[in-house]
Amino acid sequence: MRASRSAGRQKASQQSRHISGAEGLYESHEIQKILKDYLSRAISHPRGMPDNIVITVEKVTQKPIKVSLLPVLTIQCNSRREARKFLQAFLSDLGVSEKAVRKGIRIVTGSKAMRGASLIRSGSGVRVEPDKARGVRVSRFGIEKISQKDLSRELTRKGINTSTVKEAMTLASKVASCEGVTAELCVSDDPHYTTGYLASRKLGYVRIPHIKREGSMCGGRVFFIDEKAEVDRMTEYLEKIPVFAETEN
Ligand code: PML
Repeated sequence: MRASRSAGRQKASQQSRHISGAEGLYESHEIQKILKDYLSRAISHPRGMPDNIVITVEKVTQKPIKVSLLPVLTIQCNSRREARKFLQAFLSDLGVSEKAVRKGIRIVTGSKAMRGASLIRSGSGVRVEPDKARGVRVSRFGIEKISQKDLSRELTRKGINTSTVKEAMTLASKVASCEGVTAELCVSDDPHYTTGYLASRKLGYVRIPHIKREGSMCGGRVFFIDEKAEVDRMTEYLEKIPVFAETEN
């Protein structure tokens, strides 16, 4: 689902403001319910009322690849300053250069929320996604039924059992499983949702409270990728290959 609003007097095709988006991989009997859910999300998002909603349903014939669901952890963080320090330290440990980190943070905290994710080379900091306005849209990811129950139980214990957290964890698990991805940084584009995350195979899914100011319209996703990673292959995997995340046990 993609909801947007045309900016001023410009045509929607020329300039539009991203309102909300959602993706998933579902059984055919779940489609009606999901469509209702996506529509209701599109028209009740805190970023505003869209004037264009596109919901696409595609049959997936390829058997989904199984990947591990990342373990979740919430760090203690009380301010944006602390969040930034944490990001710099952890991304540096993962081998991401200062230049790339600065660029990534600039993108997710900039005034223009992107529809998809930006790809940044971890060393040089060069931004390489082919379409800078659209970015790479991670799609065709879901969570295996038993794992869904395990995850709900765990998140309930931690007081964070919401569809926002579950969907973000599932998406992050697909991204982390992509060859060439070092880490993902995400800031929600919901002005009232101030917890973001940093995710990687090595760190897991690390939630960072106070990553942005309450009320800020900024947000987005950045994937830090290897210097030599093949962008076309990664984009094909992230957008097209069906993946189911599952818990280890
Ligand atoms: C989004 O999809 O809008 C981003 C959600 C970030 C969730 C962070 C969390 O609470 O774990």
